[in-house]
Amino acid sequence: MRRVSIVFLLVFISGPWWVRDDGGMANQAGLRPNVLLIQADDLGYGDLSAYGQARFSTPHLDRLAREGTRFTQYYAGSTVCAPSRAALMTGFHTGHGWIRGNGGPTGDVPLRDEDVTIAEVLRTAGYRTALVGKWGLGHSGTSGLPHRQGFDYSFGFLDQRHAHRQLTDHLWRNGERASADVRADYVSGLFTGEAAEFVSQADPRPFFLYLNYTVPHAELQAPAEDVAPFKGRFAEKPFANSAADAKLTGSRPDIPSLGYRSQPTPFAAFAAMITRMDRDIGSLTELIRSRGSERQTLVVFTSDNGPHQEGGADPVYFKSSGGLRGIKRDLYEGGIRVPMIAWWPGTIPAGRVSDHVWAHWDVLPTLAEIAGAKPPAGVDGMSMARALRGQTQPTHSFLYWEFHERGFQQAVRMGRWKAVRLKPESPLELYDLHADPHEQRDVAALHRDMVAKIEAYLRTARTPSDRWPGT
Ligand SMILES: [Ca+2]
Repeated sequence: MRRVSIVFLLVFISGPWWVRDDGGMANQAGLRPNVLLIQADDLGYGDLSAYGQARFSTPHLDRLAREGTRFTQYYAGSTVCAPSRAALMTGFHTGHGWIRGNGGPTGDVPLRDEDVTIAEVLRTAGYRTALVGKWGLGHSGTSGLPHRQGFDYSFGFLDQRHAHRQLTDHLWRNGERASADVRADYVSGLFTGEAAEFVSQADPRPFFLYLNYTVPHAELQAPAEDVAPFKGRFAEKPFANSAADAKLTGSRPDIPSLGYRSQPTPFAAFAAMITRMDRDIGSLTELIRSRGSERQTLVVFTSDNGPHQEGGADPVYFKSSGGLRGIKRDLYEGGIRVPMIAWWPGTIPAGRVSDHVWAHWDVLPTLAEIAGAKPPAGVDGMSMARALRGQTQPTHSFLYWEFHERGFQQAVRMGRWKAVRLKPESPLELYDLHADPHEQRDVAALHRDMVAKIEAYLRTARTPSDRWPGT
């Protein structure tokens, strides 16, 4: 009898035996860590002071970078939202994924039942799972709803156009409409509160929390007290919202108006939004410390694509691409390279800056290994758990992106080389990112061998897609 109780107790504390192969990533106590995966929306490579932002500072994320590892060669899944988020959730790049673009006028394309998300993988491994904030991979009535994709709990925006707003009269809780106060409920504040509540729940299982702020996209709005310190600090002209933005209506009758309006001083609002998010993330990591679980919690911070210029945002003024070429919707580095900070005291080395090359589609296999779970077969991503630990880590021979809003465009990263094709029939542009990190000199003519190698790879890089053809 006594023996049975002990066995039961061990299973209760540690999870079932079949998820105990932790790939060496469990912490010293042998427990699988909690995972807090935070993603900002259109936050550029240069939008945190840890990555060079000079017009305002982000001390809390900078601290996470100092106490953890800051990656300088990390890429989003795409140069726009939905395909990037799909790559993050499912482990497939845009040459193989189901969602390879924003949905356009017909609305978001939802994930299918057969798409396997990080939440499904970790839930199977015994995690409790939640999505807070922007989703954008499936609305009500579709197979893409968060609770049909592995999330025990969800709260936030389902539609990515609705998620342009920082204030709204409703959000969605577990797929059901939830009223909000459009005058008072700043959504970042709601999301931080929900996140804190989820982290604090008494539950012996480790958690996976996917926290998606809508900062700093697209409506540039923040509470007056957050904007006040930045009023008059920036050289900005009074801003007039575009009538199209204000009137923007959704494809779905259940979202009457998706229109948004930025404040008359969008630069101040932009800085306020990011610094407010930074402070909120500081409060969440403080909560994790106060619960004594910082050595059992992996916190990851990243963004879904490069900086935007919607709602009065000015990526030139803020140097939001961090000096890289291009912004959102470009396949040059500024459109796809994003911050990546990983913090897990005692396991991830502190104060490390890593130029390891990896991307959104690697996150699923990485978290699966850390959780002792098996990723679905055939994903494009590979586990970068050793890179997180500061160990030698192989990486991909090729990273691949395709983009369909400007005709068919492709990009490849191969070692130090970056190739971009702007039209299906155009020759490849080739840049040497070591010698020319700003992609200023096309050296394709000087390196025909590299071009040939990338051309050969490109012939294998994608599977056909009816919705997103390669022509
Ligand atoms: Ca985005």
